[in-house]
Amino acid sequence: MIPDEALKKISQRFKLSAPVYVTRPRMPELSAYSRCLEQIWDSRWLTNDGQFHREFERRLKEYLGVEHLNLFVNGTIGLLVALQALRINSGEVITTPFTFAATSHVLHWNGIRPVYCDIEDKTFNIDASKIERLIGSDTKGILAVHVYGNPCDVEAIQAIADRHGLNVIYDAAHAFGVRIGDKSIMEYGDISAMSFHATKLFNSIEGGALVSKSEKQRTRIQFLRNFGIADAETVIGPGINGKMNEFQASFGLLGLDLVDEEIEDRRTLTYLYHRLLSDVPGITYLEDMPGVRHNYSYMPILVDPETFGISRDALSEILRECNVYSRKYFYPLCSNYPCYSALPSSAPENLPVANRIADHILCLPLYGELDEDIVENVCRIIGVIGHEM
Ligand code: T4K
Repeated sequence: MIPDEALKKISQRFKLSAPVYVTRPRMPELSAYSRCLEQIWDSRWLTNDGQFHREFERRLKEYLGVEHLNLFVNGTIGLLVALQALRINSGEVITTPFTFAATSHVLHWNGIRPVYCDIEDKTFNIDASKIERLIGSDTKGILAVHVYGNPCDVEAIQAIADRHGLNVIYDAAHAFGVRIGDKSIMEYGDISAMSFHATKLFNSIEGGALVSKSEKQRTRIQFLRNFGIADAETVIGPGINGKMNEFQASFGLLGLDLVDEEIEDRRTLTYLYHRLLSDVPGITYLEDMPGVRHNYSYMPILVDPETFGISRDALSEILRECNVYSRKYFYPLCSNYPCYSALPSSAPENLPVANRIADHILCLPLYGELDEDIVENVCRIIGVIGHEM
């Protein structure tokens, strides 16, 4: 707890005139979206594989350089279907606790027990060197997350999966546009799942997509996404409704033209943050990885209370007083949610790195249209606290 007097002093000195959120969506021109809306109105075709849907799917494949892609109404339904597509609907899946709730919940909704594996302290991704010891007779697959868009150790994970005959699904909700060398990150594993939620680097209001390995798999996903319907009189299996509508698809199409600029703007701001925070004792951040085209989707820092002087929670409170709304992505860990905390793998002693990172992590505001002045102000607040507390 920060004394009220100290909080008041800091907010008097540094309070920003308007709230600054952790992210803001890049918006296309309203006039361009209005033209799409007019076309949708005229056609009266609102959903179910409409013209914008078909065009968005085509353009996304082109942009990402992938062959087999299905759009979804959101990332969570995409992940649910990915597991069904690979027929993983019982037993256990090894996964990370350091992620958004959806990653664990899709396992539960498919009747699968999550088995939590600890994470690496360099990338915050699942620690591949700790996966194999968690594999048992009930293990059906590995569900890993490219946290903040930083690639998992994809080669090591694939080698483990191959040795044990397991499928790999990547929750690539944060990883839009990321490449390892020349290859899209979506090409790794059996299926990669994206999210195009409004808070993501690239958005279609709500939305998502699956990238799979073969035309056969893509067709199966297409049936599963549409109630298992093959034609007006044939239902070939228990599917769900995961279809993206025309309003989302046209919004996404317009956004696709802006995404490279968004990544570039975020890159500039990320490097500014790095430069301004580099000499603040007790604050660390993730560096770029060699050979990776990053997307700069988040600006996470770790706050070491011993060196910085105050805790992550206290820093987040002070920033809020100054009108800066940072977020603790991802605290609490999924393994500490009441619905999963009783699982044997959830014991904190099995997940020391994940628990430590979750207690120290804070994501600072980052989006393409964020003013450099604001980044400078946020860093000034953090710097002053670091030097004065
Ligand atoms: N896997 C991973 C690893 C994920 O991170 C996510 C989603 C998923 C799977 C599931 O994908 P989806 O089914 O969502 O497609 C947000 C998002 O709701 C969630 O999509 C996202 N992860 C997660 C990391 O963040 P909240 O609860 O933090 O969102 P919220 O509403 O507090 O928004 C954060 C800030 O963004 C606001 O303070 C202001 C700004 N904002 C938000 C919205 C919704 C806007 O400026 N405009 C907006 O429309 O969860």
